[in-house]
Amino acid sequence: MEQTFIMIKPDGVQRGLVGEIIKRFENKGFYLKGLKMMTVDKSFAKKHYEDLSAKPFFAGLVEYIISGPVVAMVWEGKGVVLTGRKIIGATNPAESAPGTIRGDYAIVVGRNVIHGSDAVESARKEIALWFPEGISGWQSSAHSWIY
Ligand code: FUP
Repeated sequence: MEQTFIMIKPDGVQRGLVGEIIKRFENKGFYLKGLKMMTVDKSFAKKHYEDLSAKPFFAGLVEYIISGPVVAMVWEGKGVVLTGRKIIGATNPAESAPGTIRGDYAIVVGRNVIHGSDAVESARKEIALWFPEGISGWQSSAHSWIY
């Protein structure tokens, strides 16, 4: 079953949006397979965002991610990578539709509350980076009702 990596960024934690964000993924019918709060250091943040290392906003992005605890999660379900991105909304909150997490709770791209993997392959890499200890293999008994 498809899995994605979702991270509530420091501003999402500071603003008390953890429950609201989890609720949106649960209400949709996705399954929570991994969850932990952690504060990452600079080298870990750089590794997570290594594809963006040449961007002018890279240093600021790394400072933002290390500025406080984040909530790292693995969610599972049919099409969860793409649908998760839809639930999150466009990268720039000025362009995220109302009803999406960023559309409802963020204003600027530099404080956009949440991260979600952009493809199945990057999800696999990100889950391995953030959950090297592995994740729970529990299966919901609702599987025959919620795909
Ligand atoms: P996303 O996959 O939606 O998180 O978007 P990207 O991977 O393109 O960008 C990762 C993060 O870089 C964004 F969440 C916020 C930050 N960013 C900026 O700060 N400025 C930009 O112009 C673009 C992205």
